[in-house]
Amino acid sequence: MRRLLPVLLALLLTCAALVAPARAGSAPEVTYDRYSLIVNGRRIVLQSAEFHYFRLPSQELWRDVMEKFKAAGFNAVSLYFSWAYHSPAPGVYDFSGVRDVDRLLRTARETGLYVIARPGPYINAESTGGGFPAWLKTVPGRARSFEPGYREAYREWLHRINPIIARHQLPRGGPVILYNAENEYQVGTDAAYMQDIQDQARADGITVPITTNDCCDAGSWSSTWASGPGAVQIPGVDDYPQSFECANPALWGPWGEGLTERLRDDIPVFAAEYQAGAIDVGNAGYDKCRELTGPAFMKFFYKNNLIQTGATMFSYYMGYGGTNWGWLAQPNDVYTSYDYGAALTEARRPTPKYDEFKRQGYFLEAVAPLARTDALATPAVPGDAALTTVARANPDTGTQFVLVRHTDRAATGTDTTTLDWAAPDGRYQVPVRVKGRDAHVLVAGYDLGGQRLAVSTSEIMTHAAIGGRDVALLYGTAGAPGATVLRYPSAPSVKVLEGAVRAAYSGGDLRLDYAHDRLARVLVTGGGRRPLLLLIGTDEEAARFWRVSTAAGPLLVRGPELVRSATLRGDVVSLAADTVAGEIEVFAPPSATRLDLTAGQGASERVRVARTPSGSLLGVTRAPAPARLPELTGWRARAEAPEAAPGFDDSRWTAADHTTTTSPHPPKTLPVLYADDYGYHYGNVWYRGHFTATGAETGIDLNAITGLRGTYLVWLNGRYLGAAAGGVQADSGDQATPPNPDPGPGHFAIPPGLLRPGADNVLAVLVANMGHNDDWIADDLRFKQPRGLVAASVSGTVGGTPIAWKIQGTAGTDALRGPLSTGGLYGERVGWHLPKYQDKAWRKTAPATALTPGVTWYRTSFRLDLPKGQDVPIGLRFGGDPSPAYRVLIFLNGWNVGQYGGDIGPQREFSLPAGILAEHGTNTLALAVTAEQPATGPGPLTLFAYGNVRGGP
Ligand code: IPT
Repeated sequence: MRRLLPVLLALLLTCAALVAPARAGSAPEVTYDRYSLIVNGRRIVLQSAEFHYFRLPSQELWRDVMEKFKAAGFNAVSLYFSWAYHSPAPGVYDFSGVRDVDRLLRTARETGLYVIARPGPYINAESTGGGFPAWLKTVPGRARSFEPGYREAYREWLHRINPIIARHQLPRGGPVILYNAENEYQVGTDAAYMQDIQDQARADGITVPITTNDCCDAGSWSSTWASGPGAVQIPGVDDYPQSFECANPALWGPWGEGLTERLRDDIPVFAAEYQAGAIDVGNAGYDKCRELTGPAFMKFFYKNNLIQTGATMFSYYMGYGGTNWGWLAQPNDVYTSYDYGAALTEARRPTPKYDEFKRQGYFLEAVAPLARTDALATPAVPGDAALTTVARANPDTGTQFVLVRHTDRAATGTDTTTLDWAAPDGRYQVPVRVKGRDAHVLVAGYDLGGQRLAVSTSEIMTHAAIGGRDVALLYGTAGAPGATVLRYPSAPSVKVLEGAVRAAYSGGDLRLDYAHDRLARVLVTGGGRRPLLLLIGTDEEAARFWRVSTAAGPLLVRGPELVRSATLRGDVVSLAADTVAGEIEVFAPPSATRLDLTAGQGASERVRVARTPSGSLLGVTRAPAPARLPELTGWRARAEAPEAAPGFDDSRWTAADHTTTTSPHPPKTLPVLYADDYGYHYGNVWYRGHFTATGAETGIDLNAITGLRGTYLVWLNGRYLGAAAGGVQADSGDQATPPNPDPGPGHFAIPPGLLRPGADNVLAVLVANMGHNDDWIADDLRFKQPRGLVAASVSGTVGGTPIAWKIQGTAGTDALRGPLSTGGLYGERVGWHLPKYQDKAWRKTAPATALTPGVTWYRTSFRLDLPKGQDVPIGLRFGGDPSPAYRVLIFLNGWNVGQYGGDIGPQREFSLPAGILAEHGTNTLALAVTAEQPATGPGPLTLFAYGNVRGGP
């Protein structure tokens, strides 16, 4: 995946040009007023996409995601930083390897994206503990408050992460332009805490404006604390109008109209988190979430927000979701995949949502007057009450922006009418059509490069001055009528190169009428202006275009799957692009006559091109070479769980003998068995309890809390007694409801003859913990809910000895893979998941064999040699139906990449990201299957490709 030096250099040069240095004399800085952010003296519409580096454990692929954001017209990336990801224990922090956030921020800079840095300390994000490390559960002092205990802990984190962020700020030549304090701090109302986060940031060298993301309108932090202690410079609002009910993708704004409120008069309107996907709370599958938040939703809600509220700061959650690998998931809302139905899939593939982001993002990027607008009584009156217009105008240029949509926001019909538009350049009657829940932002009175756009009922995607002429790309719904009026001092000459466009000139107006159909091309020359090539496409045709900057000015490219960067040197245009078989067309200065494509690995290939009547270069790209994937064979298996046997040596395990805890949840029985209290925070935990029996005992009563989807398995004297579901989140979510005192009960009858009276009897319990609750309402009860056993007693007798407990979790933090990758299964403790482990002595058998209760491991290895210079994201697919009888931890080359099973979620395909996956070499796959009942194991397992393009990061 590594590029050769020249390409990298070229990329760096391009990027340097994109994140422009300050104008001579002025220090680079970030300021703002009521209209917009002003970066290095230039107004910007902030178009940001959320990305969680901790959900993509592959530094090489961070670049891919960010390049794809940039290519879609995003100018910023919003990054949560997860405290849990970096800190396995108090005072211990790791920023190496996949945790190298310096590299992450450098990559953002090199890609040409600004950064909104969001280090919490609390981040939510459906991540374990909401980003809090589990060790924080044992720290006194309410989390998300200024109470001592918590205060020292969060300051420790901030003093580690802030200096890293600080050295990547814009004023120091880096990409960071905003710093977000806390996350939806609507319920804490602890001003001293909010103030302290900011004070710590300033003390650590943060100089950019501080923001915060408010959650829920009334009672939100920033409306309560607009000034005084705790107030931030730029508060924004989170909006998720589509809810998270992906099973019903036809829903339309069940959580409101999604209009981001103006919070103060001295700051821009900031959509701090705007819905761009959804968590899959109902297990409908992420494709449904992508539908729920698809292009129709994006057009209607995003454009409404832009024009109705005048927001100029947008951060879309998520741009790319990624994977809850290891024990990263907060267990109650998500499973392994955090695809989120985002514009880029978990496997980094662009979707139709990506196309819509590109259409909108390019518009925001190209049309500068949008960054400073005031509301305007609509100048464009529709001839049909079914349609409504809303307008804004730039006070300096007079440019008007008119939103056209259905009056009834739920309407699904198609309506066509005439707009009577009092535009800055005159009064125009122009046709417009709105199909269902579509919405259009139309522009009038705009200096489009060297042209004057009087009005258009096509939307502007982008325009660029290329080789002494303007190239403009407009678009509209296929079949919809459109009109574009341009002003010329004298009659220009008009040549329709392609498509059916009628042109008429009178009184200084060149009027073009057409229906949007494929791609029309009109060349306008003379008329007292520089030449214009007007391209008018459908939504789909417009999405095939890429705009890319070079040191010699912008280029437009039509056709490829993606264009990451470009150079123009001499007569050669060189594109770093992702391609499949198809046309490629480059709009470049006339001096360019040749085209090179550079793919991953730096391989460069000349594409034969011919000059078109549009003045562009047209060629053909080749299909990628097919990727041959091996079958997964050669499996070996071995059963484990020696801990269940009475004679197992647990002398080196930790004695679980505490009689007190800092937990706000009082123990039901003693000793305290909470795993976190003994330093075991993630994944499976074993308990062994010794007691001397009288022989009259009849049953074991246990209670374990695991988080949703968790379970626990129980053995007595080596005999399996059964399993029970682990308890879930403390309560329903409102503060009034007290925590459930008995969340995960399990009663296990003791079979006759199993006890050994007067002797040592051994209970063995394997608890599959699923991760930690978040702390959304800042009450400590959810976040600090224990994990592992919370109660244990033997019933049916009095006078037996108390149970003496031992506990064992993970054998230590994996230095390479971090604190969240490995838990405490026997095989994990002895390294059965690691590639170097020798499994030659294991029995040869495929996973789809009979399982007995307990833990069985399967291992195999496979060789990959994916085609060089191509991007082929690989996944692992489980055939058959997932059974609730078992759960499977999947380890790729020692990394826990996910969990599969009937109780876990609907997921059957698991992403194996390059970086962890050796694309040219040997890979080891290990499965740890925990069965609660006899069952046939999972399978068959296959490798598959999510996609295949030439190019790649
Ligand atoms: C918003 C959180 O800020 C974010 O971290 C994430 O959890 C997101 O929700 C859902 O994916 S909270 C919003 C739903 C009120």
